[in-house]
Amino acid sequence: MPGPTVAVVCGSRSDLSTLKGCFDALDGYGIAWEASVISAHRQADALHAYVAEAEAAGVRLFIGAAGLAAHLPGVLASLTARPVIGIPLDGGSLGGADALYAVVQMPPGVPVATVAIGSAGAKNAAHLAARILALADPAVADRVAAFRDEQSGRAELRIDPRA
Ligand code: RP5
Repeated sequence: MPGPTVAVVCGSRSDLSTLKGCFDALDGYGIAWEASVISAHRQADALHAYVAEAEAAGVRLFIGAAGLAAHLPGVLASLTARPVIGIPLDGGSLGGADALYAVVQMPPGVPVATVAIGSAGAKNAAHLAARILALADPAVADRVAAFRDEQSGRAELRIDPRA
């Protein structure tokens, strides 16, 4: 059986519930994924080892999710040349603004594609991953097109708010 295409890494088990929309959307696209809890701050050596293992197993794209001083996506980007999508999580007393700044403000040369804070960002991380993988995978490209068609079909045109 082929290994996962996408590796989702979060900093704590407490992050997993926010990531459900990410996992569901990846499943919807038929993208094989695996998830790990590895803190960039508490388990730096394990994170380094995991990225090397994941690359060797064929992972093509990493999604990193963390709250507070959210260095995990940036550390992932320092360890791999593959695309990294960062999800800032909103667990802290600053409502995720702390994580957003940490994830989005990467120095030049170490890119992290940063999505929205929290569960909306978790879903968009999966949609963005699908669009990136679709460039080289026609089956995923078909599912991206189908999702966009289905989403645009949900638009309500010319509604009467008084009705
Ligand atoms: C971050 O600190 C984690 O990603 C999590 O969002 C936050 C709190 O972690 P725990 O104290 O719940 O382990 O590293």
